[in-house]
Amino acid sequence: MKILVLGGDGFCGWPTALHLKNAGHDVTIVDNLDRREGKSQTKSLTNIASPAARTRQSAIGYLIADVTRKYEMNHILDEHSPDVVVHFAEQRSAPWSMLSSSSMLHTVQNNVMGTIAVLDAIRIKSPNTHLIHLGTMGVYGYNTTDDPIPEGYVESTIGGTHDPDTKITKGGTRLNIVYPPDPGSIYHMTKVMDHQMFQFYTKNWNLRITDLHQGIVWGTQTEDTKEHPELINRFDYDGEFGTVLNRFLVQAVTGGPLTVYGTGGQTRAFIHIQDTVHCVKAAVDSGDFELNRRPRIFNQVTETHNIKTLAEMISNRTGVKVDYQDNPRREKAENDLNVSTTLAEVGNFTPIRLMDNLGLLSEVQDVVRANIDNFDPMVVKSNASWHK
Ligand code: NAD
Ligand code: USQ
Repeated sequence: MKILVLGGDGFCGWPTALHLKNAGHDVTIVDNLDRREGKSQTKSLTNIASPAARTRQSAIGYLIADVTRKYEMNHILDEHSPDVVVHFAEQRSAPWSMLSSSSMLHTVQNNVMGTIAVLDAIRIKSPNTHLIHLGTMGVYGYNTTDDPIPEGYVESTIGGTHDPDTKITKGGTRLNIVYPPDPGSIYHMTKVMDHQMFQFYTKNWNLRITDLHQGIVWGTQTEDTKEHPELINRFDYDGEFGTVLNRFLVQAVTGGPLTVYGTGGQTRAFIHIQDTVHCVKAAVDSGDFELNRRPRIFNQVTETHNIKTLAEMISNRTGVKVDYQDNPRREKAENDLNVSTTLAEVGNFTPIRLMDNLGLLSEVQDVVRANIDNFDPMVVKSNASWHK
């Protein structure tokens, strides 16, 4: 298939582009290189190769373009007529989106304008293209629920009488609705807005759209990125773009402490980068689904973990201390997280679970040690606050 990977220069996009290419697809990356040299640039701990060197090693072409630009997107969709567009091209840090008024507005402008420009280019130029978008588990919020959070849609009753003991509702109107969104940052809010646009574009034009709600991605290398030093993936550990488990693994190598925000009672969903890649491929491979004027939604999660338990597990393995800091974020101090997911079954692969693959923690730490000269202790602390 002909596949465009938007945001294919980034942490999730690059290994996905490689995996799809190695599976025999015709893959082209579209990226504006914002993380290397733009508004949201930060230095990867790993020495990522230039786009030209990546192309030389992988034969994946790069188009340097900004997806928010409508005419550029129309031109690219017209020229390529892709079977699939995988859309990773967004500002993806929750703390960065809460840093300042200008980072908030940039996040909304970049993510919402990018998604509508991509959608509209597909509508006008290539309406049979399957759009696969990387959403986030954070669209649901992180509330403790008795029943698992479903994959996108939930049965609901408006009105009627509800008996809390039997959990039976009599009367009322039954509706199958999108699970009520509850975003916890400006970034997460843009993912809710993206999804609303998908609902409208499918309802009105019956486009083929899959929205993947992913948990926090950990790890750095995949089978494909390990094949050559110039294929290495980026690795973020700084206060804004580093995600929690990857940050703990860097902190454990560099002497710590492990920075737990608040009590660490927050529970979050996790997925290893190799499984991100498997899950996106599964969405590509299963793209011939029946259209029903609604986007298809999957939760991309392999497990949930409590932050405190993760920190203690790494502390016990390495002897590095845990530092419980005032939480810069406005989030529940404690929650359980129960999530439904079927994509692993669709994709027919065995998900990587942290506790069965502790060697992968050591693998990340080996990558950190090999790139230790790039480590900057000044960027570890987050500068964002939800309380200002
Ligand atoms: P990343 O920042 O490493 O990569 C994003 C890429 O998109 C970068 O290369 C950037 O230059 C590009 N980009 C951003 N705006 C663009 C624009 N307007 N035009 C063209 N290119 C643009 O982020 P990532 O971790 O790879 O995340 C990719 C996607 O996956 C995001 O949409 C994110 O919300 C989603 N996601 C990531 C995680 C995670 O833990 N990393 C978890 C769930 C979902
Ligand atoms: N946390 C700490 N210490 C740290 C960093 C984070 O305790 O040093 C805590 C945070 O308070 C939060 C949790 O760890 O409760 C997760 O934070 P994170 O920065 O790892 O992840 P988050 O901000 O949720 O965002 C990341 C990605 C985002 C993706 C999201 C998936 O950056 O792109 O959408 O994970 S999810 O969380 O499931 O919505």
